[in-house]
Amino acid sequence: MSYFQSIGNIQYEGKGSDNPLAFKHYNPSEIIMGKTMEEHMRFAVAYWHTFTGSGSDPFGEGTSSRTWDHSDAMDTAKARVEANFEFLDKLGLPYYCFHDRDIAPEGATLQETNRNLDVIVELLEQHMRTSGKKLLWNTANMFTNPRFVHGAGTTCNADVYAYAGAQLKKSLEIGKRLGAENYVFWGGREGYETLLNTDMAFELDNLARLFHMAIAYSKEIGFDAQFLIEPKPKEPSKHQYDFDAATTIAFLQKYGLHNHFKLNLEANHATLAGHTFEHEIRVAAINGMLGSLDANQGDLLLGWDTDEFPTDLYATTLTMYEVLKAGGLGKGGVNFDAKVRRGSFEDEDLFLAHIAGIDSYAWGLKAAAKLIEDRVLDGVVERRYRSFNEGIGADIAAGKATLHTLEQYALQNLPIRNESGRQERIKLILNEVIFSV
Ligand code: XLS
Ligand code: NI
Ligand code: NI
Repeated sequence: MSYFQSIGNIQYEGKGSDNPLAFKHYNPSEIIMGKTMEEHMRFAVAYWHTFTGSGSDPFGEGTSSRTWDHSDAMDTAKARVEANFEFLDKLGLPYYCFHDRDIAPEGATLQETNRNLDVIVELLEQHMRTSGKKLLWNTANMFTNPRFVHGAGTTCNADVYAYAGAQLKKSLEIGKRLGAENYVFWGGREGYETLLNTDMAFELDNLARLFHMAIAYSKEIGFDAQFLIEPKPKEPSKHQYDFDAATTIAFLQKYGLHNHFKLNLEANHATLAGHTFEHEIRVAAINGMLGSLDANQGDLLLGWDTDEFPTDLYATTLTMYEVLKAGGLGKGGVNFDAKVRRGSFEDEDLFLAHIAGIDSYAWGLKAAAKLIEDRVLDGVVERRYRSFNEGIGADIAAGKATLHTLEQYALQNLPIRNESGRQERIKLILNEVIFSV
């Protein structure tokens, strides 16, 4: 059974092509700075947006009726598996990602829910074996069901905490069985609505306890995926504890979890936190915490997680610049945590949207590599800090200076001269590089 019958394999046709169902920039086997484009990016399709989402919003029902929808929830779940592998195959992408609740419906009891999962995981496993497609990461959805109204790992209800633990245990087993390369924790309800009824310290202690249990259980079953926390400042809760990269790193360090986790950073979450995506990547990278990316973009005029496909070339260039400078994504990848707009309801839009995101990232990768190879920014940064290469600057950088030696130097060193940062010039050069590749 084919779900995308009218669409063939998406090929690289290069910049001159006017075929909307072809890549103009993403040439998987093209070598950039010693690695193929495919190896740099390790693209993944997000199951929830592409196969489970319907285009509903708080004001209206779903607009996209998919060929894999059936009246029976398990029939739909099985059909989605087929659609997923056909989609990955036609786009030529290596990875996918899912939440437990994306792939199989909840049953009346935890036992029944787990049985539903077993049926679908078996199917996924078969398809992965024959297609060679891989799981970049899986995760547990502990935010949709009403039981998580007050949180999962940070709930005020011990029964819900126990349920979350059971759900997490099952998810780790699924990750192990499908060979997930990473395992993600995104705490949609791990935060608060008002401090007036919240014991913040206790909730954070409990959350850390759940993470320690996850580490212990993964060790027990030999699941060696990289654990990732995905920061997000708000939405659905008013304040989320994993606010941004810096906050999450401090949390991991406080609870002795930093050697077991890295970060899964998302562009739209960065802007919700008042940061650029490249800021979040830099913060993670300098702390050895860069794990994986959720690629999308927000609308800066809107204060919520619109999860648009990434098409902003400045953002994709600076994202890939940070990734290249950090030495790559390692076990991570670029997952399209992005959904087609409500008005883009045809199945073909799923392809067009992914092509837009993939080509924008490929373009960004090429521009970023050029910035590095031509030493455009490195030269600027080296010159900017050159006063630390000798004399008092070298003493400071070597940790040899004291307030006595600084005073001694400052007293006889007048006047102080600063130099221009030249940022307008640098931004114009960035324009030129982006549009030259
Ligand atoms: C929601 C998050 C979510 C995570 C996985 O905003 O981005 O989709 O990526 O739970
Ligand atoms: Ni995400
Ligand atoms: Ni998100």
